[in-house]
Amino acid sequence: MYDVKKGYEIAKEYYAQYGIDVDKMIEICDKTPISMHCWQGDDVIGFEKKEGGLTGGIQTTGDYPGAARTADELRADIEKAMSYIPGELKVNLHANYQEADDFVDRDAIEPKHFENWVNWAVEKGIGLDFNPTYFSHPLSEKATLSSSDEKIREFWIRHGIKCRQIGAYFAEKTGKPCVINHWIPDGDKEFPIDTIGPRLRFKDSLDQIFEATKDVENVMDGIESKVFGIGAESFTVGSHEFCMGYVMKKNLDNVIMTLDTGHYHPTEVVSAKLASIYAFSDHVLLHVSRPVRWDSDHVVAFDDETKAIMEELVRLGKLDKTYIATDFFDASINRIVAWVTGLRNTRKAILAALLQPVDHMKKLEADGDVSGRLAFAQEFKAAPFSLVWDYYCDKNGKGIGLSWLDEVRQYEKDVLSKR
Ligand code: RNT
Ligand code: ZN
Repeated sequence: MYDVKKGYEIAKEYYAQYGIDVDKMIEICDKTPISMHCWQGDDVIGFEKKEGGLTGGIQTTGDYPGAARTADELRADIEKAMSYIPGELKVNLHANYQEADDFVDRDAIEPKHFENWVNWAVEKGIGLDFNPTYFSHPLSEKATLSSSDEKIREFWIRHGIKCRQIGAYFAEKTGKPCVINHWIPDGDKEFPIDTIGPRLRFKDSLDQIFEATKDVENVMDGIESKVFGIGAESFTVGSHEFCMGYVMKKNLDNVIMTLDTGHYHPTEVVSAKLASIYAFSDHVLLHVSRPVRWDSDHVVAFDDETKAIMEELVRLGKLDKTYIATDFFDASINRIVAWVTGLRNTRKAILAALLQPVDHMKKLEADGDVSGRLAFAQEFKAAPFSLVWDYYCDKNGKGIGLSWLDEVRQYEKDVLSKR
């Protein structure tokens, strides 16, 4: 192993030339929570005591051995992955990760079905976020909150209500606010004739959920839009315009937009949307993912767009207003490697964004020095960032470079391969 401390000292000098306080930036990065999605560990299946695969137009591909089969296994895997991810973390659960003794349907779930998760989170000192599961269910085959079948729509409204109550329970027990994300798969393979009916029903369903739970405290609700899903290529009820319209019109402190990086047309980027939303909203929920040609939910990469998103949040001064959550599911590789890689990349992008002379670049721009602005912005793409990253990981005991990889391989041998 190289001399990490020495590398850090050199990098510190390099950044000091531009007035950047490396230690201060490490501290900000470290305190920025990332909500780690539980569903990478078992391919979005969950623990309801009923057979049935993943539906809703999202897909995991691959059959790499070792997926978690029980909540205890999943918690053990999450802990293993967390031991290699620096910075504050929360855990993001889906409603289908309940642990009732016997089958309990979605509209009947209660806080007690999540007691093990809560006790575990309290013991670890971490916060919990939550997601209603409006998919992978016999009643979600056609539509959920936008269904024209009132019985079905009411079922899903009851589910949304239960989820907000469970979110309040998470917040109360963990002492940290719970961020809930509402995503419905409703859409159509073909172009429908009535495109507003489903939207008005979805709107009414959300209104009913919020009205019935208006006393719930310390819960934030993201409304997640999407462009299309598999089997729903022509029409999506929760389109970007719908969700943005809903959030803005609702104008409640807790109802915000969720932007998933895989949910737009391929030339559209989330980094370019943030400022416009922040012109009207105080918070945004981010689903950091990696779309490859479609919403494929590949493991988050340290790529241009992930970096651009974090840069934009730093430049907007909105890093502490944005709920950053990961959302990917790859079943073709070791699932812990997937988690660690994706979460480390998300964290890396935050740190890299902080290690830039933002105030100076803003001044150049304000003074009309657009040439200087370009030169500065380009220079920092090749700054000695990784020396600071290694130091930060080492300081937090999360493994330098790839030192974690062999340990995860050992865990695969000892634990995962025996499942
Ligand atoms: C689907 C959405 C949604 C899901 C998770 C599992 O396209 O991105 O957020 O991925 O709820
Ligand atoms: Zn998402």
